[in-house]
Amino acid sequence: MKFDLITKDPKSKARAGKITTDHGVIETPIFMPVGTVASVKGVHQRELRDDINPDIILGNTYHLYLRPQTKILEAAGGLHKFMNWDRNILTDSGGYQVYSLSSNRKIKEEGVKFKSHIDGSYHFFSPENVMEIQRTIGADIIMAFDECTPYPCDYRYAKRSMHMTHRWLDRCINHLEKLPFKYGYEQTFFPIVQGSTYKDLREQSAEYIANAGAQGNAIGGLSVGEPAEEMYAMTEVVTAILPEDKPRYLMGVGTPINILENIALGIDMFDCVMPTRNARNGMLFTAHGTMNMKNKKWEADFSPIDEMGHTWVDTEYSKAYLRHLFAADEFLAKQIATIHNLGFYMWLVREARRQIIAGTFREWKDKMVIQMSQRL
Ligand code: PRF
Repeated sequence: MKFDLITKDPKSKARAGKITTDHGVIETPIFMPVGTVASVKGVHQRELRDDINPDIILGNTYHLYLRPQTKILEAAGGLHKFMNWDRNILTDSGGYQVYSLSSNRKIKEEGVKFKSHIDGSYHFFSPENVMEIQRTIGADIIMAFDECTPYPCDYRYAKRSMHMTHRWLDRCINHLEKLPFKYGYEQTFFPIVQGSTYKDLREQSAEYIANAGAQGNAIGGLSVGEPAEEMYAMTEVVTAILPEDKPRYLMGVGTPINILENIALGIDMFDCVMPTRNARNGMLFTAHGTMNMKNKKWEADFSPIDEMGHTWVDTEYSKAYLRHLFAADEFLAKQIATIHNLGFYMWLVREARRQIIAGTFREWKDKMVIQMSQRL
């Protein structure tokens, strides 16, 4: 993997860059649509490629390991082939899903024993086997196995957990060295900063992660319920320490406003279920605020979904029609809303990049943050 820093915004810490991997170029800042179980929910690969057009999508080790299972992905020749997606993929390590989805998990130094949310069977994740699983899934970017602390989290727990995440990082790196690439293309490993909402822990963790000398770095443990101001404060502490010449990925973030504010603090990569999950619940994001499409107020509004929208669904269908599809619980409602929201998120990060390169990011971001706070 190669990262070229193209422009730095003079009035913020925003950057425009370019990541090159064996599956192509990723222009940063980037938003990665979430394809948890080898599918971006409700979206055909053809629509994803032609209408939404992301350079990279995300998959989840936790889910893929449980279903279809690693052996099936291996037999398919890796996740790209299995799901017919020939652009970049990043897999999260399970270091978050294991805590948020499985019941009955037991965290020890050795790893985490957990109960499947699908059939109740017991499984064990360690830094070592998670590296093996991610080698077999075959994503272009693979993540360290970490513990994502909840919010709030007491200082003693956060500190102990952070040190364990650091020891787990060393185990990930040692083990990866013994595991050759499986499918003839390179995989790049990103370690993850933890430390909850404590400035001193975040500093320690950022230094530890920076010293690992990886090709890119991630920030975890944020957007877990803390106020946005605390998230931004932690991002700022960490981006000041992480190397400038490597991409920085803020995991699981977030709202359109969170994304712009974190781009301003020096983040290059984002992922979040929000555009897809909220779409399925009838919530649309636009440049002028959010819309709840289940609302009766749209019942006879025959104007396009989003006149300024960036995908074909925005002008193809009316608000009243989409509202009707939600009221009737039609599959198509979720599909239309998902394409709209992903199209909007992709436009947002592409426009942010354009504004950074033009030197106008700061003013644009401040205006967008106000505009997008409206509820339409
Ligand atoms: N760790 C991992 N994945 C994540 C997170 C984390 O802390 C988060 C936190 N927002 C989202 N996804 N491995």
